[in-house]
Amino acid sequence: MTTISATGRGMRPTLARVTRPLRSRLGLGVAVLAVVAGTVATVPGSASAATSEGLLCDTSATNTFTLSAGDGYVSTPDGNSIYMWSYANELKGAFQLPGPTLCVAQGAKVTVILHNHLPEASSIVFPGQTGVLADGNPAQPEYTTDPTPTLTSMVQSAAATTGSVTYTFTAGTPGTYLYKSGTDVDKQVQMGMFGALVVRPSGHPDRVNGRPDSAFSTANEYLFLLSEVDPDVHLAVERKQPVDWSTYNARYFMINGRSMPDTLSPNNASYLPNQPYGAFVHIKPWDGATNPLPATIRYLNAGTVNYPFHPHGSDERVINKDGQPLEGPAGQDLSYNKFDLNVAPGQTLDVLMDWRDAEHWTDITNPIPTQIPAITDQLLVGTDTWFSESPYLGTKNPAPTTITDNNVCGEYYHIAHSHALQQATNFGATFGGMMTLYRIDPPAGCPAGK
Ligand SMILES: [Cu+2]
Repeated sequence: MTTISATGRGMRPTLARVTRPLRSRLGLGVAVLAVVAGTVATVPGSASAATSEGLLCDTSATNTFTLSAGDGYVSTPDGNSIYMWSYANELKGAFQLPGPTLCVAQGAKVTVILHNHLPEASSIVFPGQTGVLADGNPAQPEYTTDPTPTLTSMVQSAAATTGSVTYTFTAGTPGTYLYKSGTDVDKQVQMGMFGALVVRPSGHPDRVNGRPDSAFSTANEYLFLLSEVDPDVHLAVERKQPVDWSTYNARYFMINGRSMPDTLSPNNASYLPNQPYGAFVHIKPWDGATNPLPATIRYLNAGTVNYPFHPHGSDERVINKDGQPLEGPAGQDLSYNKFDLNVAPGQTLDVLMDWRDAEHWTDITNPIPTQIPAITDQLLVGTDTWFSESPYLGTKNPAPTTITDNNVCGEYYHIAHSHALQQATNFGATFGGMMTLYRIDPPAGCPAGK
């Protein structure tokens, strides 16, 4: 944190510049390693502009996705390179962690073709989807054929190296779902075999679920796919050695396959060639800033323990759990505001979040009675400031001339992280891991490039 310098261009670009030289060198190292391992022929992301923020969907006009299960490397902010398994969109041909975010509409006939390039059988399960078929047959578990059958896969698998299975289902209730390996689950999911499936209401891509009150600002949609890595497990798998689960100890904690501060970098950052998804939440002005549509954040837990995630400065409204709307039998709204979102293993939570224009709110309408501090208390003399002490949108006032100001256009930054603080580290070093920033722009917006 002490390496952040105030350059008058805002915190995120500054942080990105701090990390880029390391990432570039590491990216080259990763590419070399991957080529030696014979897994990656191209360096994805390097050709595309790395500017986008928010949820990136893979879509298909026929709702058909070909996922190849394979291996590759990801980098961590402390300079480590971790061997992973994951799913890649075969049309794009690149290894990536997590697997691609598949977006479909409710009722769509979805086809997912799995091509397995791993050295062992693998598969995909779609928790929350019903009527899943595998090669046209009802999805069902696989067992060994010896006298005492043992479960080997929760669904029909694709054989090692060259196997293939085609899964089909009709997309169910609108919301967010995990997809992940159903074969040797502890190991393969730890290795990275997971991704997100987003089902949108038919005809209403601007709603999280079927309810009109789930409408969100489509420019403010974010994915937080949470996971963890024990590098010893990954080293053992890379070396084709048995995994000793008795010593399991996660050391890296990720949002969308990245750890802080890489979470702040844009989608498709060239120095993170196999980790295409950022986790920087950038709340921009809506049409009508005093009564905006909320942002939406889709939380998924692909790990083994609870991740108690929270942003500073605001609650979030939980409206979906595991892809199901929080409503009563007569459609009563059972959504709730929560500061700390305890995301359980395998669970998904969809939340709405909004930020209010402080200057147009009264004590009665103000949900969090925060007093806006004096301008001199919002800034630090010297080189560093972390955030502006107010959760609310506001106007940028002239700063005293002795003040160095990171706040370029009246925007606010808030940290958001797992409050199990060992999960906010990179191999024990804080701040890191499952952590990111929310940036909230003022109602009038910020100039282009700021
Ligand atoms: Cu906190």
